[in-house]
Amino acid sequence: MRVVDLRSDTVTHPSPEMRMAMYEAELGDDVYGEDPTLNALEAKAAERLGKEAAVFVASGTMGNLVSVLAHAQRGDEIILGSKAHIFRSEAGGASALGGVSFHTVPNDDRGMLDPEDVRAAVRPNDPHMPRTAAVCLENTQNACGGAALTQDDMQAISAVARETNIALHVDGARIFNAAVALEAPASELARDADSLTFCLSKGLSCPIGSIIVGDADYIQEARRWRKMVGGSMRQVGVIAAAGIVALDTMVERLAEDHANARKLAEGLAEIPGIDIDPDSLPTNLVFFEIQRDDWQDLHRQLVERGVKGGGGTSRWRYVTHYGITESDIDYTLEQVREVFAV
Ligand code: TLP
Repeated sequence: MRVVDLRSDTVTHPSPEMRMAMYEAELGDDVYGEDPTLNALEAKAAERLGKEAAVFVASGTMGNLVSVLAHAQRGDEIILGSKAHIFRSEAGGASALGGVSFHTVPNDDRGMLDPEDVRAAVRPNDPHMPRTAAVCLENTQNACGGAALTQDDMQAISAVARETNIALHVDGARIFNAAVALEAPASELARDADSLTFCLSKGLSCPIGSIIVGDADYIQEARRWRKMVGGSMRQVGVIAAAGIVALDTMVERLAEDHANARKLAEGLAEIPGIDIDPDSLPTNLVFFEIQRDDWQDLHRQLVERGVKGGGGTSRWRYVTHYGITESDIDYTLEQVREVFAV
C-alpha cells in the first residue's frame, strides 16, 4: 500500500549523500574534543547562524533544556508563550531537572509575543519573587500554524530583553524553514538571540541531532549542562557527517516543502467539512479544522488508505518534508476528497 506520512518532518530519512558521508566520516572522541567531523559541523553551524560557537546535542528537547539551564539558576523563571513547545511538549524538563519555573504570556495567531506582555512579566528585584532569567521565542512557531517570525519580531523582543537584562533564547527547531520562507539568512533571524537551538533531524532530514549556537562563554556553559544531562557523546562524527551534508544541501530545498504545503492547503480548502485559510500558510506545517463530528472515523479511514497525519483532536496537522513529493500531495488530496465525500 502507498504510504504518505504527513505526521511530522521528524519522520524524514537521511539522503543517499548523507548515508555515504556517515559511512566515510572521520571519527574521534568528542568528550576529548577530538572528533574532527563534529568539530567541522559545529564550526559550520556557528558560522551559518552568525554566532561565535556551537554545541551538538541529541535532540531539540535536549537543546532547549540545556539552553535554558545554561541561562537560569534553580528558582529562576523564564518567560515563554503559552503555546511554546518548551512549555507544552518537553515534559516540563527545565522545571523538573533545573528547578526553573515557567511564566507564560499569550502567543498571538503567528506565535509572536507582545513585547509589553513580556516587559510586564519580568519580575522586579524583590526577594519575594523568582528572578527572571530569560524569554523564549519559537521560530517557526509549531502550534501557531508554523508561522515564521521576522527579524523585526525578534528585535522587538530582544529590545525588551536587553532593557530588562534578561537573555533571549530562540527555539529555532525549524529556523531554516523560517529563513527560506522569509528569504532572509538564518543569521539575520538569529542576530538578536543570546542562544538559539535548531534541529537537524526535522526538515533538514538528518537521523539525529540538534545544535545550540551562542557566544563562546555561553556555549562553554552549555557543554557543562550537556554533560550533566548525559548528552556528551563519543564518536559522534558518525551522525555529525549527515549534519554537514544537511547544511550544505538540504536548506534551499525546503522551498519545495513549502510549495507542497501550499498546494495541499489549497486543495484541502476546496473540500467541504474542512476549514483552512491557505493564505495564512507560510511554511511546511498545514493545520486545519475538521468541521464534522465523525472526524475520528475519517481519520481512521485515511490511515487505512496510507495517509498518515492529524487525529488526536478535530484540529489536524499535515507536515510536508523531504519524503513527500508533489505526487504524494495529489494522492493525499484524492484520498481526503473520497473519504470526506461520504
Ligand atoms: N516537535 C515534534 C513533536 O514534539 C510535536 C513535531 O512533530 O513537531 N521545538 C519545536 C518547535 C518542535 O516542534 C520540536 C519537535 C522540538 C522543539 C523538540 O525536538 P525533538 O523532537 O528533537 O526533541
